[in-house]
Amino acid sequence: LALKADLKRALAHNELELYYQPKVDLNTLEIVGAECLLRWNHPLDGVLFPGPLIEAAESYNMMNELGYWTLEQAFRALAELDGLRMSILLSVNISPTQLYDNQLIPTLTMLSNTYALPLSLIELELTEDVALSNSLMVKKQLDELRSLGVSISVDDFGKGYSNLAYIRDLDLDALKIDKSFVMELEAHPVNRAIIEAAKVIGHAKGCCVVAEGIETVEQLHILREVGVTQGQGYLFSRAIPFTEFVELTQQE
Ligand code: G
Ligand code: G
Ligand code: MN
Ligand code: NA
Repeated sequence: LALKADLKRALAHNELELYYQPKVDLNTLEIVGAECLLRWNHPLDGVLFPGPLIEAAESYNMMNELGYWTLEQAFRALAELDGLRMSILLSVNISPTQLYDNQLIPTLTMLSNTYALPLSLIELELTEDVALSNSLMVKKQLDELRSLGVSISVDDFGKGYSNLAYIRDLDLDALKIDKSFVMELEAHPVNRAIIEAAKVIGHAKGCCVVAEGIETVEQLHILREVGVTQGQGYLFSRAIPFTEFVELTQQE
């Protein structure tokens, strides 16, 4: 666990950076969006994954502050992309704490006004556990976000508590199939069945179905066969700094 002092310094001294993992159309391989993933440029340890930082933010009651920093960065990126005449959906992970915060919607509205960009360029990714914890309040918050144009996706679908009743009852824009099903797709045939089921459920809800963790061409072929239309994974690209992401989209 990172220390509170580390977190404060990281926020105050610009040690945090958003990286962007391209999301591609699995049939055309065109980049259709990106998932924003937090990285910590630690002064001594180099580029770190965000786990410890997020844990620290949760336990020191700083998750909202970290979350707003992330959303603001996403809008800055959208503004730069807009300047290059690229309109690409950016997906931002949000934790339960953020979803329950009554400043989330005012903050998003403020950012949308400040940057003169529509909220339809933002997708919020929730883990399924979020949907489980307080259904009525969550539903109300999600409905309001969607009415403002924000897309809502369920991340890590199939993992954890996977309460299908909540998936049924929430209005969603995308289901992101957990990478554990994709990464062992060739070895375990049941994974294919689970992905097929996710696709059928997603389509019945009118959701886009996205596969995560695609690492091999064989996995890509199976996903195409099943009819999953979008995906992310090391086969296409890891999460990369913004300038690299822009170069990648312009190579197309
Ligand atoms: O690249 P990867 O190690 O980035 O991400 C690890 C985990 O951290 C993932 O589960 C991802 O959802 C989460 N994560 C990455 N960036 C953010 C962020 O900005 N906010 C929140 N809440 N979670 C994030
Ligand atoms: O929980 P969430 O889906 O937000 O986290 C995404 C995590 O998965 C990040 O840590 C990201 O770096 C990682 N990731 C993205 N693509 C791949 C992949 O193809 N293989 C593996 N092993 N991890 C991936
Ligand atoms: Mn995610
Ligand atoms: Na996931």
